[in-house]
Amino acid sequence: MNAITPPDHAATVAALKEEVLHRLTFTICKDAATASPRDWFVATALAARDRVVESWLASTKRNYSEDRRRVYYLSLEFLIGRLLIDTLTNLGLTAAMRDALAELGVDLEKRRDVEPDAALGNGGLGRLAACFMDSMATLEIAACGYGIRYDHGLFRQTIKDGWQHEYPEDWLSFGNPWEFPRPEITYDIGFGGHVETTRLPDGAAAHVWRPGETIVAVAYDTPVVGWHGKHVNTLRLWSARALDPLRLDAFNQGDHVGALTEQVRAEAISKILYPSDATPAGQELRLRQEYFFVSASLQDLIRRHMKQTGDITKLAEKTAIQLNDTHPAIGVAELMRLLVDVHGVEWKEAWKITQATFAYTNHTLLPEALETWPVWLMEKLLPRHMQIIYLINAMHLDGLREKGVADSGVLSSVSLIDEHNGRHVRMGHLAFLGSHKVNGVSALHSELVKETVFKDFHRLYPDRIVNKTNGVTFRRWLLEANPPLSRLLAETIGTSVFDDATLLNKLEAFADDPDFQSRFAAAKRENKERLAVKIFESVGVRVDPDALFDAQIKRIHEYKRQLLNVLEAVALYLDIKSQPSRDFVPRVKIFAGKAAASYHQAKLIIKLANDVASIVNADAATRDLLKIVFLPNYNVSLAEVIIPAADLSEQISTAGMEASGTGNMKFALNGALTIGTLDGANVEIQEHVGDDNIFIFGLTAQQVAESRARGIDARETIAASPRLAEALQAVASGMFSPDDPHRYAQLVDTLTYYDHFLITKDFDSYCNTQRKVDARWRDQKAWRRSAILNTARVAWFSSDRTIREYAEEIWKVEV
Ligand code: 26V
Repeated sequence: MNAITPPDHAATVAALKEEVLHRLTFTICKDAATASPRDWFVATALAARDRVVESWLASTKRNYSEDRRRVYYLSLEFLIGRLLIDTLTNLGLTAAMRDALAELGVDLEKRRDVEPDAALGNGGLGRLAACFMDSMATLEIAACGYGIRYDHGLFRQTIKDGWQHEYPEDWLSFGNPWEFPRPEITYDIGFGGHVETTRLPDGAAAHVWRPGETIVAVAYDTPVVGWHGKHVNTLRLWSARALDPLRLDAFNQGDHVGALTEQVRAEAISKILYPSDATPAGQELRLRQEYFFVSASLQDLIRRHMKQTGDITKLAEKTAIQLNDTHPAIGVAELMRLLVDVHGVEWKEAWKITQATFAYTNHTLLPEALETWPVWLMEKLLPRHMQIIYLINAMHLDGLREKGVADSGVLSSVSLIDEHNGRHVRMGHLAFLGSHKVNGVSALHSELVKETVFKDFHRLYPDRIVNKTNGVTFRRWLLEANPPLSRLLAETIGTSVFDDATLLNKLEAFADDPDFQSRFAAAKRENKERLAVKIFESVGVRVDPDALFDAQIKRIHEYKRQLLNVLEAVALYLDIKSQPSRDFVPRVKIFAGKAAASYHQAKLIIKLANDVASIVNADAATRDLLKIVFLPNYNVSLAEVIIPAADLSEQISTAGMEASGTGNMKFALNGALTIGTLDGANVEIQEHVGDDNIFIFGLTAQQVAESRARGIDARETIAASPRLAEALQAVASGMFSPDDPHRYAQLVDTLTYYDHFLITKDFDSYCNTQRKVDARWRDQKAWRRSAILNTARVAWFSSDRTIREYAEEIWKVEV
């Protein structure tokens, strides 16, 4: 039974049974006797989708008839995960569907695993976009997400001998029951060619771009169902097709492969997601992807706007466009081109409309992740856009000079063109200038945005940068992912908590209630048992559900410091071996995450975690006090199993480097305590849960900056910490890599001389804090109290709150 079951249950079950069978028969052409698990999944998904359609059509109609202001969320990534349980939950049909399938001899739980994860994103940025889509539908905002329908999402990760291997992901190979192809909705997307300038009768110049190449964008729509199915929005993803797929002349002359080259070149654009979340690909294909989806989306939303109002000058009045990072920033130039060249709007007015329409979210300060494009490439691929960018820049710099800004350093730092090593267009600058609001994703991050990447801009435009702390959807991350806890919440404080997360605070009253504490612990225990099974199936390690489950699951990145966690595990292991009579808290350290294929250091860290796991797990001397597992192929579905089962959430990035984090919020919501630095949204989580219910350690962002300024040579720090020295020595000596004793020599060397991420500086503080975690764990009453208070106090981190803030302060739409 689900936490929420509607009153007319029996009738709903009977109807759903019919609907699933109908789909099985008439869409899939199978009967119950011959249907495979996948057939049942598809029939179930289609039956669920059928239940969405009427509300979807009604929402679309309402958006038109009420002439509502629209929000467009432009994102190169949407990390959606599975949709079956999500759709059923939002419709309030999970329990009824489970019973309907049971009557057909089918287990919903087993069928849900057949669904591939839609992994059209790398990590936090893409998952945030998915949570936002959910909240925009729930808040009944007339919103549409635009992105790319990649044939292949994020690579599948396997671990062989401890090393990461990447394999192509193939989520569409058996079709996608959630999407509706819209072959009639297509747009031409140009590339290359030249710009023709003519004179209008009044003497003004008119520009016509004559692209050398044209590719077609085809729409695929997926419904995004809000809570209770009341409002349904659209996620519109574009797929690339050749204008003229087959060159018959070439084919007829016998060149069968050459006849298809155009098709291959065109379709490459939506073939694959760039599998990196930091290092700019810097490649032409990436820029083609960005322009492709931005141009199709802007053409589409302008067509809709013109159909509704017939007046292009009213665009900003009726439309808000959010740029998810700089990836869609070329949209600023594209909208200017569409307004000026195609719709004949005068430049100054077009610029006003553009700025009033766009807003931009920054998701990272990492210098290597800030996008720039070589001017020569932009000129080659998008010649008219390059002209427009030059013009925007000239007006921007002239305007500043007129205002009295004379400092050449300031002017060059705010120029759209970086003149340093080779000329580059700065996409962050373009996004900033073309937007009326720019936001960071946590309080700390937004302040750092003002002080670092956009320092000069902030001085010139002090009202433009605002903060919008991230949030996560509680529907997916509590109600769907954690049925035992959801049931307990429903019984204790009522189901209205799923309508209004702020009601979670009612749990405060139960934090010390022994009966509630044990029921809360029983829910956690159920989730831990489920994870223990998963761990055994996945990596063959048996773990004890009574141990403290400690999880660090996220992209593998040096700044996220999985290495700090592994080194602490090494130190703990050495302690367990050398002090057999000490009273250790049994722990299971759980790691999961993918490294970018070309990120050697991150891949070596994965190998180290696995090497340490092999030695530790096999050593009888640990007496099972420490187990380490690295679960392969981290994705949304795996997160949904790990997070509800975790006792401890590792959020240990070097302060100042994690823009926000959203995993941190999901863990706290599910009653895990956080061990973390004062970084990203951890700072605000601490404010909400209270100092006693979170374990904060390490340098602050400011101390990190000061420490780096003093130097990152770590020899003195290591010398001052015997535990650290011993752990590093163990790793360097090959204790965990007997087959290749020098495997980690260089890694330890780098840490010793260039500890850019200040792992050594934070090591002692981290270890000591872990022992405080142990002490709290030994006092189970105190631990449970803190866990309950985490769940009770994190309502503010619901993406419904975040979206409400965007709606009110940036998009100016009513909620
Ligand atoms: C950058 C690039 C550079 C070009 C190659 C492909 C690519 C893909 C993604 C990115 C941006 C990565 C930024 C990112 O994911 N930031 C994360 O955003 C989360 C949501 O705001 C936030 O919680 C995380 O702290 C932040 O790291």
